[in-house]
Amino acid sequence: MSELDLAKLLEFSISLAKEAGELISQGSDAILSSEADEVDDKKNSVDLVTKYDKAVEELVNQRIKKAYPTFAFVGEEGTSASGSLPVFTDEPTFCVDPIDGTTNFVHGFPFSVISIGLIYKKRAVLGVIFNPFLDWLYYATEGNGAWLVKAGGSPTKLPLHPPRPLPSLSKALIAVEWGSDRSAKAIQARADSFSRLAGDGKEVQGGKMAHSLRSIGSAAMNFAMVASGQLDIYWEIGCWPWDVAAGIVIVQEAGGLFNTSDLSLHNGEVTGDSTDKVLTGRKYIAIRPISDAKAEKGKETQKRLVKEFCETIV
Ligand code: 2AM
Ligand code: CA
Ligand code: CA
Ligand code: CA
Repeated sequence: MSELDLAKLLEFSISLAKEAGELISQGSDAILSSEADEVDDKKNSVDLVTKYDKAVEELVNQRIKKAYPTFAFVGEEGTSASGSLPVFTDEPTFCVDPIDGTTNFVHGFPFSVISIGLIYKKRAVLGVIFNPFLDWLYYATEGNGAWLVKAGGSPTKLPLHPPRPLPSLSKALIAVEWGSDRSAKAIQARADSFSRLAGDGKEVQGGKMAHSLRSIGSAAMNFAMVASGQLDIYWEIGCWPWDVAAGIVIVQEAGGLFNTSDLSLHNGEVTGDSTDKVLTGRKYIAIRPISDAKAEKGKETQKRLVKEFCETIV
């Protein structure tokens, strides 16, 4: 157990996410009603940033500085310019993506969220993900389960449905994304993996293929929907710590498995922990809660699925 007052930190983070959500909604209205192009192509024409990404991060950073002046802060807009991974110390560190799903944001596709994670002693211990367009709030703290509050309703424990068995990939609804590297090589590699999951005439688990693939364009929202049980698996390569910090806690507290899918980082072992290796692994897989996931048998099933998945995509 950490010495942090997680209940108080959660209350603070939720109210911060709501305040940031207001700004995101206003920004969306402004962007969609403006005839001017307010979108900046960071690295290429698909890696977008707007003044709202920066304004929301600034707001969140200021609020945190005031309430928790000794805590460290890692945010996408302040960090990604350096191009290198942030280094986490043992100190409490807020790890924030001010707008996850910026492409959705500029198109008015309602899956953009703010993601607020708290890292302590290199473990993710608190996660808040808020979608201001749908008014869906996801949150979790270590040891207290994961929760969803929809549009001012009362908190519902995740997963939303009793956890069904997930015996193999063939029963799965799988979330994947296209990433921001649109070089022919990178896109071909993703497309090859996707087609293996979708079937590709090859066999996934005895002649079947995954039920289908989905791309909703927000890493954090994908993790939240895996925790809910609405998606079975989310697989991503190239994510940064601010994409995953909140999702780690929400998925794990719901009874799902969150891991780096780069098994070489763990000597081939699927550990399911939330150490800094998971935070900075760049390749991720999340698996929804499955029946008796808290028991050894359920954990074994989840680990087997990760292995099966990794073998299928390559
Ligand atoms: P962003 O909107 O904060 O940039 C879109 O596919 C999702 O992937 C978004 O959550 C997006 O975050 C995130 N993302 C951005 N760049 C990425 C990359 N290089 N690899 C993987 N995911 C990325
Ligand atoms: Ca971005
Ligand atoms: Ca992001
Ligand atoms: Ca972002």
